[in-house]
Amino acid sequence: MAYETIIVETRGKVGLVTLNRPNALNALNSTVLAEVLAAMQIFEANPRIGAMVLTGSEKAFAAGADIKEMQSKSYVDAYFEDFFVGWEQFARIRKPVIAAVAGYALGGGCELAMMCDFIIAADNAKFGQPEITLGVMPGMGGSQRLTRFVGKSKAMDMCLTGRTMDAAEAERSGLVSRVVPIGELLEEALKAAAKIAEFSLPAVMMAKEAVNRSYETTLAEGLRFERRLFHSMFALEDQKEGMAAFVEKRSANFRNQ
Ligand code: CO8
Repeated sequence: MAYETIIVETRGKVGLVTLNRPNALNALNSTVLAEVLAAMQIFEANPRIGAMVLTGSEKAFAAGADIKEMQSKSYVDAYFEDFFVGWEQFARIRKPVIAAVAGYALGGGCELAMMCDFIIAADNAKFGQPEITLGVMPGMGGSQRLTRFVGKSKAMDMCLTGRTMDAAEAERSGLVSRVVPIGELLEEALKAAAKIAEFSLPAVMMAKEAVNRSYETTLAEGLRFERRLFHSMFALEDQKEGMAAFVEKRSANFRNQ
């Protein structure tokens, strides 16, 4: 499939999507949305792919939703189109997706990184929700997801002043899982994705589902949900294989069954 705004590759069992609008610092327009979704859905349906990485350039993961595309929309346009609702489908991808973020992750770019399962940041990464400077507010989950990641105080600070957070502060605050030198970013993200892709895919997907559920339910319900999924894993051949491999002191050969 030919893409205009992204580059799509596979590296072993890992699907790699690179945002590629260098002249607009990877600003997210409707084409980017359609193409990222299409590429991710193809990886989702491909049984040989176990995890995905989403990245941008060294200068920008994505500098936000495309301001030039949004600028002249009326309320009615935005409402009837349900503008950018499609990114919610991205957030519902069931296989793991790692965001490898270098440079700017602003506005919709920060929100897109937060829709991934975890963020590995380069030391030059800058996260922010600068929508307030444009006379609007976050619209792709920033006010909700950022608050869950970093707490009310920092989320308010970022959403109300529009200030950015550097990689060190993002790691300290729990927004990103690791920070690496920029030259090692892609390699580190691909290595993490390849590691995940070695494991039993149903177990990985259920673990992702369980962690995500913790954001949407009470502790008691979440624990029950986790326990049901855990019990169901005893129906997997991969559980038998994984535990037998441990006991027999050999490496496991998971078959995703
Ligand atoms: N949209 C469109 N074009 C952009 C964007 C953007 N978000 N960001 C950068 N560009 C373009 C610039 O216009 C410029 O294009 P040109 O060369 O044609 O003038 C090119 O990219 C390079 O940018 P700069 O010259 O500005 O590069 P600098 O290195 O000087 O500055 C910055 C980099 C600081 C990142 C700067 O570009 C900037 O401030 N960008 C805008 C950041 C921003 O405000 N992002 C939030 C956008 S709003 C948003 O994301 C809302 C999401 C929710 C929508 C949900 C709908 C339901």
